[in-house]
Amino acid sequence: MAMTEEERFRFDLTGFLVRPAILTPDEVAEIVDQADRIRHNPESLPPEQRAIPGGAASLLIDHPKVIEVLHEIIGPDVRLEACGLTWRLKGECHGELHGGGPGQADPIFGYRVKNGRIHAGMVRVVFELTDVKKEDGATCFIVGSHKANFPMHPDHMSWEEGKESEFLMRYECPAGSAIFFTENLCHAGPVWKRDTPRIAILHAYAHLATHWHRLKIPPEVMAGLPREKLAYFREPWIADFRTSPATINTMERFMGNEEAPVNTDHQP
Ligand SMILES: O=C(O)CCC(=O)C(=O)O
Ligand SMILES: [Fe+2]
Repeated sequence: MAMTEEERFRFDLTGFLVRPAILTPDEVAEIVDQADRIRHNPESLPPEQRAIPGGAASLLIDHPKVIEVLHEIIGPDVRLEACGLTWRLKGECHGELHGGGPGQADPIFGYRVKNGRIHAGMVRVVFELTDVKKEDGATCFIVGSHKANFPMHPDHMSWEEGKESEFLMRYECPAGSAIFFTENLCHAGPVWKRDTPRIAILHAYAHLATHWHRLKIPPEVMAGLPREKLAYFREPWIADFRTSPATINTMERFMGNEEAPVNTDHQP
């Protein structure tokens, strides 16, 4: 098992987990440089690096410190469904608290534990590329709400200072940290309070058999990714019974078969 017992306990209890500084300072600097160019000067980058997860950011697709956690909380077959860059200036926000409560019944987002194993639906991973302090205004969570059986109560739906729920939790972490949270955890992207921007990359991973987001990654960015990273974007199915025995959509099959298609969901 790759997660420590404490990490497993913490993720199950709260619905989120911080793995501090899994990236080296050089890796952070390279991805920040790419993010800065995407935001301010995309023409200075080759086309396949002008969006996440191309270029330096492709390191994050299959980072071992991330994948080992996903294998434990989603399962051995994981897909990457969505990726994006957050470059948030002071005063900007993503939005109100959302998610949590009985949505856990939905197999796409649901969270359950059976026979000593966590089965989370979609899991988001935030890669913070700057040092984050609790008061900065990064993603915040209503802990435990991923398992709540009753609808989120309005008294617990504010992230404003003085009005916030006693269950609202924020994190602090050094640059290069990964924050995992189940999509069924009530969370928000509140107002960013720091003078310097929040630079973060958000990924959404899911079980290989599920498909929520249609792919928004530009085809030229996909075309620039090596096969072992494209494997995380393979088509969302488990077994093909048109063959006998059934063909299983494993990572190995994808890698060993140049013809195996990625989820080319770009078409209308
Ligand atoms: O921007 C954030 O901190 C949270 C983003 C969020 O809620 C989401 O992507 O679902
Ligand atoms: Fe969200």
